[in-house]
Amino acid sequence: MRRTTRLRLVGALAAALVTAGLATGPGAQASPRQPTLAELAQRHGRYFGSATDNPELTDTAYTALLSREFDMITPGNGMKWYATEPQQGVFDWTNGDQIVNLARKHHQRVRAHTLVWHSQLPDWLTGREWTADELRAVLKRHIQTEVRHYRGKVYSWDVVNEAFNEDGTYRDTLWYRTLGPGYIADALRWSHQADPHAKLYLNDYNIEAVGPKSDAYYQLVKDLRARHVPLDGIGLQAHLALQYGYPATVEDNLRRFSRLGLDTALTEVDVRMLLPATEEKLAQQADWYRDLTSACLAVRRCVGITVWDYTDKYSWIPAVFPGEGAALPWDEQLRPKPACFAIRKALAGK
Ligand code: 9MR
Repeated sequence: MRRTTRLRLVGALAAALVTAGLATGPGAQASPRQPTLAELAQRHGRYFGSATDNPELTDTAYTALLSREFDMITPGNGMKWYATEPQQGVFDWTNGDQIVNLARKHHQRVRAHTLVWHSQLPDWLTGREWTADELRAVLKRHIQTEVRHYRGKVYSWDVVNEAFNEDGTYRDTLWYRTLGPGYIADALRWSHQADPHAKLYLNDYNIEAVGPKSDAYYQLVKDLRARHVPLDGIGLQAHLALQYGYPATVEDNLRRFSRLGLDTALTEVDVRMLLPATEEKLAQQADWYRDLTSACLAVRRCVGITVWDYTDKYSWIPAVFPGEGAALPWDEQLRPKPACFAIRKALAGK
């Protein structure tokens, strides 16, 4: 064989191996492709998750990345009350099941979200008055039916979502108004009965830093623990905004909950900004994602991080905060942003 032909063949073989994800050449044994966020997180015994929503699942480029990059999935809407019990006693698992099945197919776990919330409730529930006994029975049935349906299929439940006001007082919701603060312990007990292995969480926003709202959770957790109410973790949603500053005490805050014997997790992370996004803002956003990631890694019982969807294409922000957005680590074209590289670096310990 002539030398040039041989060289061409060797070159073609090397190119094929590179395309197949196998490195060639001296010293290039390992690291055939870039590790995923999930793989990097697993090296620390953590997960890296994303929320998703049913309408997005027809977008195949989107689902390919969702299935590859993450090892924990949260249904953004599919397990909420309006979706799962649209009429009293009539349960619909279509949307939740679709996401659980997709996750299982890709060996991903599921953070189930959410059983007791004041928002996205069906009209039959909000459109009339209930006595405490009636509402307690409605809540118990909803929780037990839904948790039983997903028993053994989900890693955790956000049992109660957003129970407190900013000043640390109880939020005035249908649940609190009608049942008093005891609805939280009841909801946790019913959930535990229905699936003793699911990790049970309370979850809220603006509790990243130490402050009146996170203090309220701290007190509540102490109280629930003292009464042996089943509770495994506290979810810090972490919907941050560049214009409001970084919650500098997040690591201390995670640590104090750990010391109470609880898991913690960053459950709905996004970092929004006033549009347009500039290079400078994207760099600051990357620093915040890096710092959140490092804070979780620094606290032993911070079990993982979930972004509230991974791409700006499907972020909830622009619809709710006009003029704001660009909050997620991948852009609208599914291209990784500086935030994505910053998370990767923090997880890789660089
Ligand atoms: O991502 C969810 C969005 O699609 C819904 O329109 C919205 C309705 O309130 O809820 C979003 O998810 C919320 C989550 O369930 C609880 N924390 C705040 C999230 C953003 O609103």
